[in-house]
Amino acid sequence: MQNPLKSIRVIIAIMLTVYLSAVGASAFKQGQQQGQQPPPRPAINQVSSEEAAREMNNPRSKWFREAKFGLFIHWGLYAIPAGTWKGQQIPGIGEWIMNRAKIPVKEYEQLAAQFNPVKFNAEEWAQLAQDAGMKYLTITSKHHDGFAMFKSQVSKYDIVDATPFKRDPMKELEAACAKRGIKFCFYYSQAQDWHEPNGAGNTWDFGPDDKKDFDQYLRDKALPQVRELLTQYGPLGLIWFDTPRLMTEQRADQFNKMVRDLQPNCLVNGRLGGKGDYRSTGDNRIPNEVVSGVWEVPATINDTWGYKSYDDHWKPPADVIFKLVDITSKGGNYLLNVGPTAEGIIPQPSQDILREVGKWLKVNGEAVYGTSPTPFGKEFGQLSATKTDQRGQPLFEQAKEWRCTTRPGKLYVHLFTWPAKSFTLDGMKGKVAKAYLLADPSRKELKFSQTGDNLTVTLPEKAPSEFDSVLCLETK
Ligand code: H79
Repeated sequence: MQNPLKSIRVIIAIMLTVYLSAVGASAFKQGQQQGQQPPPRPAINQVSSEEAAREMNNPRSKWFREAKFGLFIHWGLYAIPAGTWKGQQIPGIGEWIMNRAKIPVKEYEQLAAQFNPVKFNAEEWAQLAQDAGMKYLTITSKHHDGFAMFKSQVSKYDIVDATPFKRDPMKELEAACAKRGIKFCFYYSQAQDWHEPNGAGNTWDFGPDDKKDFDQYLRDKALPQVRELLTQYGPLGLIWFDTPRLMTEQRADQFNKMVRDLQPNCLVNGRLGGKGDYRSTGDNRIPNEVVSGVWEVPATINDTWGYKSYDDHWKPPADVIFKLVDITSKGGNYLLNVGPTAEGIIPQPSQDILREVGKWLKVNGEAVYGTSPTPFGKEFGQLSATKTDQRGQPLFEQAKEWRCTTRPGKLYVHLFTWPAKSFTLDGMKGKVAKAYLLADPSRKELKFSQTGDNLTVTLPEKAPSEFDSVLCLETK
């Protein structure tokens, strides 16, 4: 007999897979809708070259295209239960606890009276982002639970009016980010709002979504709150919308127009429900190949977004550095999340991981920020001839030995596995003038030989980085 908790977990895993393939693809779907053939690999879709060019040529997104690495912060009332409700550990992502445990609004609301994050220090949070080498910070101003983490006049269900804390942490963070040149950005859940009778998602208190007056919710809460964000704060780097349930092009346009009117340079992500300035992949979904245009992978540092006291499944720094470089070499940004506690503390393991990544970036950032994708591609791995994934598609077998990023006149070869004696690249188009390791302060030139499109560089015995040693090739 299977343990019931285990079967629940299996069901959730299945639902999650189904959900991720839906939402995961949703942002990436737009370019595909104009009668193109779907690509052979199901995970993440490419867009047309016109669409990619539109994204790339957008002057507003220049900073974003160069930034590569951002901090995502999920912080809200859900940090209080932290994954446990009435003594039961609730499976799934922490910020979904109200939904997963079907907590009535009247009960969940009471968390506000307990929310008093006295250890919150905006300077420390912004400093962590800076230490990590992150160029932007995106924080939940309101998640699906409907609670505003900013000062709102539209709804009194907000941190200033409903908690003993009474401060507006968003104002403090905005200032701390500005001091450090970090772009300050808001997440706002525009469609799901489990606190409102007409918001999407809360079926346990308010019944099915198709019986709701969703436009009333948009008109009376979501749009006016987004207006507050755009007038009380800024200039914002971007607004990050999520899960566009019930959103139509027309509904999305109301948000787009408001953003353009009030903050013309503020970017809109790909999950509003209409056209955005860039695309978001599915949560934690990294494409298998180069994807053109402007895009971002939102990702967790453990297995939750909002804080869960018992989620210790941290990604080690080596994995985070690999993912950052992998995504960059494919043309995207990495938006990596932390979930602070109800006291206002970013969990120490998250801090340690991010600072380790930052140390690596201090030495090797030249090979990340402002770079373009790899001209190669075979370093990503290949489709298996025999194995299949859960959907019966050929399994993509990822290779992890090396990645490549570029800028005019330079190729950066990121070596995750240190080769014995030498590294060989085939398919090398330009002539190499100089080869050296970024981690070598003297930039001592390495011996190399080039015949046809085959390049071999002689390497020292020991890798200069335990994570990723970057070989810089200057081309003629
Ligand atoms: O904000 C983070 C998530 O809360 C949000 N997107 C990121 C950035 C998000 N909204 N929905 N989802 C992610 C997908 C949710 C999937 C699950 Fe479930 C929630 C799996 C288990 C709980 C919904 C309910 C799908 C299956 C059961």
